[in-house]
Amino acid sequence: MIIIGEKINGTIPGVKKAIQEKDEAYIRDLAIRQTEAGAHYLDICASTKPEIEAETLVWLMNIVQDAVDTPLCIDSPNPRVIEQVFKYAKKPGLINSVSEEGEKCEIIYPVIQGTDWQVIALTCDNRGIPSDVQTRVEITKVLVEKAAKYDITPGRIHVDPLVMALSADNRSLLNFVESLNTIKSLYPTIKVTSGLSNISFGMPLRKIVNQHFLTIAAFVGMDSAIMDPCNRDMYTTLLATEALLGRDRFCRNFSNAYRKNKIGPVRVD
Ligand code: THG
Repeated sequence: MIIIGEKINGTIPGVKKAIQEKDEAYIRDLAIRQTEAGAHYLDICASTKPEIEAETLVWLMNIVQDAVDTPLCIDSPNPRVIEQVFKYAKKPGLINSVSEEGEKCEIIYPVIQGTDWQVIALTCDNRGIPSDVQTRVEITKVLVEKAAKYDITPGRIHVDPLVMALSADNRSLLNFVESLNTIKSLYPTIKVTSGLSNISFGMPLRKIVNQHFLTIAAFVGMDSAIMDPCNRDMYTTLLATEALLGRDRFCRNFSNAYRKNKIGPVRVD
C-alpha cells in the first residue's frame, strides 16, 4: 500500500495554529514523524483563506523538504494555486487533485505533462459527488481520456472514488468496491486511492470503522491510502492486512514491528 501521510493539513487545529504562528518546528516534526512511520508521500494542505493559500503552501513545502526527502502530495481545491506552487517542489510527487469540476484538468494536466508527477483524480464534476457507480466510472473515463491528450498514462493516475459516509449511504463501501473493480477492469494499470475517514462520518467508534475499511479496501486492491501513518492502530491494521494477503514474506515486516526487542516497522510497499 502506498501511504500518503495526511497530518500536514490546515483543517487540523494544531496545524492551523502552527501556520498562524509560523511554527516551523511543529511542521518539521510532523514531516519527520510521518516519514519515520512509513509515509511514501506527505500531503500538504494549507486550508487558509484564498489570499494567502499559495504563500502558505510554499512555506509548508520548504519546511518539509528541508526536513525529509519524502515526495510531496500538493493538496488544494484551487488548480491555479497548485500551478503556482508546483515549481517549489524539489522532486516529482502527487497532485491532489483534478476532477471534472471547472477547468481543473485543463490547468493541471499541462503542468505535469512530460514529468514524472502523478495525480489524484476525484470522480466528481460540476454536479457534485455522484452516489452511483456508473457516474463515477463515466467521470473516470473522461478524466483518463483527457489525461491521454497530455501523454499522462493511467499508471500515473490515482482515482479517488470519494466514498460517502456509510451512515448516509448504506451501500457506500459496496459502491466503492464496485467502482474500483469496474475502473480497474477498464484500465488495469490505474491506481485507486481513498481517504480513510469519510466512511465513518456520523458514527461512533470511527477509528474502528476506518481500520476495517482499510482492510477491505486493501483486500480488493486499493493501491494508496490517505491516512495517518503515526496512528499505531491504523498502521498495525495495515501491516496485519498486508501479511494476511501474502504481501509480507515470512511476515517479516509484521514481526519486526511488533516482536519484543526488535526495531520498529520497516516500510511496506
Ligand atoms: N481524498 C483526497 N484528498 C483528501 C481527502 C480525501 N485530502 C483531505 C482529506 N480527505 C484527507 N486528510 C485528512 C487529514 C486529517 C484528518 C483526516 C483526513 C484527521 N486527522 C486527525 C488528526 O490528525 O488529528 C485524526 C487522525 C487519526 O488519528 O486517524 O481527521 O478523501 N484525494
